[in-house]
Amino acid sequence: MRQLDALKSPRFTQISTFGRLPICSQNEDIKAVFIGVPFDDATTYRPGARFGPMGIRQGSRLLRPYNQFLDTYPFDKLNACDIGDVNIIPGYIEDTMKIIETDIFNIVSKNIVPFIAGGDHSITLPILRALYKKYGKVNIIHLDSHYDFWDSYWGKKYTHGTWLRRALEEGLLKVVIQAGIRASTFSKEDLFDKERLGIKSYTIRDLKYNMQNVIKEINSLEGPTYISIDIDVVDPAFAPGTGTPEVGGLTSFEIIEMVRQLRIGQMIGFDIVEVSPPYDVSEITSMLAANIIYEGMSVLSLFL
Ligand SMILES: [Mn+2]
Repeated sequence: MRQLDALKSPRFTQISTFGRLPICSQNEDIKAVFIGVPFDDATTYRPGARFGPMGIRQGSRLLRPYNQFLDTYPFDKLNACDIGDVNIIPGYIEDTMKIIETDIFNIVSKNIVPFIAGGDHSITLPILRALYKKYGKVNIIHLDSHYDFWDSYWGKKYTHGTWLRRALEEGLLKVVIQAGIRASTFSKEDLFDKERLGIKSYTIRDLKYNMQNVIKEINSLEGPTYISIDIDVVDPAFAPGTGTPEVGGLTSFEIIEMVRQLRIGQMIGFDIVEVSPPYDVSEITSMLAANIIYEGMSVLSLFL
């Protein structure tokens, strides 16, 4: 009996939310929410990112209220809460995209900044559609080991490797800065595509040898800016729990430090995608993703 009572108590719900935040209620003056998108049907290699949101919640339980490096209490300042997961439809990419777009628009239309846990990277396209409806064209900071601007996979337009091209075709984006790129590509032509598409692209070498230059360029952006982080920008030694791992990436310290140094006046949303707990070891990928979100929330809280 005692155990059943515990299941109903608020304390139980709090330990299963991101950072032990409260579940969102409508009466609060909320500045930021955590939301999960447990969808991985657009994955091309290892699946499992559908378990990302719960993995990241699990990995977030050691987060504490005060961030000493940025001198802020992000959860308190943002009045942050966990709004739960989007009700996705397994196996139906385009139907699910409509649901994601609706849910994210409901959040951003109230001037709340969503911190979104994927899910595979295809979820970023409907998020950008929702942001466009609210803000018009937005800037995007895209940290990834892959370009993600391929035209199609197996002749199909909606996958986790094509969302960026779709977003550009749909006219959703202003400035696109991507960084951390290092995966082998299908042909040399791919390299010309980034210029043709107007993407400012930095490789992992640019980040490893000159991270400060990249950060400076990002921090000089003006206008509404979205941040999308594929956990595979991090080396698989630090983030093995992901769908398409690429060796030779950032350390966990480097990605945390990079996010920590961002100063984006109008951060309108933030996602971390491709965390696949079934491939994780000792929750290190989930814990890293949770800490990246924490740093992102901390940066946002500096502007309030
Ligand atoms: Mn990737």
